[in-house]
Amino acid sequence: MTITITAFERSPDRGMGLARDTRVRWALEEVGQPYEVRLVSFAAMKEPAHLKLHPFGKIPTYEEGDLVLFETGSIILHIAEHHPGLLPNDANARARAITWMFAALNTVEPPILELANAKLLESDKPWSKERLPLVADRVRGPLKQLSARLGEADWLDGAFSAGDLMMVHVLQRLKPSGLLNEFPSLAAYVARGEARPAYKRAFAAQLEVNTRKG
Ligand code: GTB
Repeated sequence: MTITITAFERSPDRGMGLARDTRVRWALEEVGQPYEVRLVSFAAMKEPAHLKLHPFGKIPTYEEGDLVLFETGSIILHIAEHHPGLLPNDANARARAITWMFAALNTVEPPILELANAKLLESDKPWSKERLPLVADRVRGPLKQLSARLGEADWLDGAFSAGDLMMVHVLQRLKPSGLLNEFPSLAAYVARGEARPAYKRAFAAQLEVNTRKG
């Protein structure tokens, strides 16, 4: 059955790979599943046709036959559960890998998004200069703990898993801030993720969309 995802017609990052379709593309590349992409504009995302797929009017979405999914956590878990390559066979190891997916989305990503929004949407406010360091410190806390847990390991729990895929993509969002470089082992962890052939294919595919003429 054909898999179709949605992505920005023009990503605000112009193809740096930070928009969330990249993590879904990466998961599909890791498990060797071909997919099609339907590009949507910001306006189309808020139209009824897209809201039927995504009640919050965002990308990405995932369609496969009758199944329609939104939320990258759910989409990547679905991909990982239906195709070998992203979750271990051992039941406990599998549960731990899924736990890392949740940790990426529920613990690490929220303060990173808060920092991105503070920079993007609040920099003109009189209190922005005072608030920014506080927001950045709320990112540093979980990063310090994540770095301690990763230690010298290549991946968070044994072999590369959907947990690492999600964590690496979440951490990438920090790159423009320079904050990731305060944690060299996490910067190296992200670089290991980006060196995977599946990531490179996913990145190239979204870049192609964003550098297309016209
Ligand atoms: N929790 C949802 C998920 O994980 O699927 C979040 C989905 C989401 O926020 N999608 C964003 C979107 O559709 C795109 S990825 N936004 C449009 C809207 O809300 O109108 C967020 C994103 C956007 C831009 C950059 N960037 O330019 O660096 C990075 C990430």
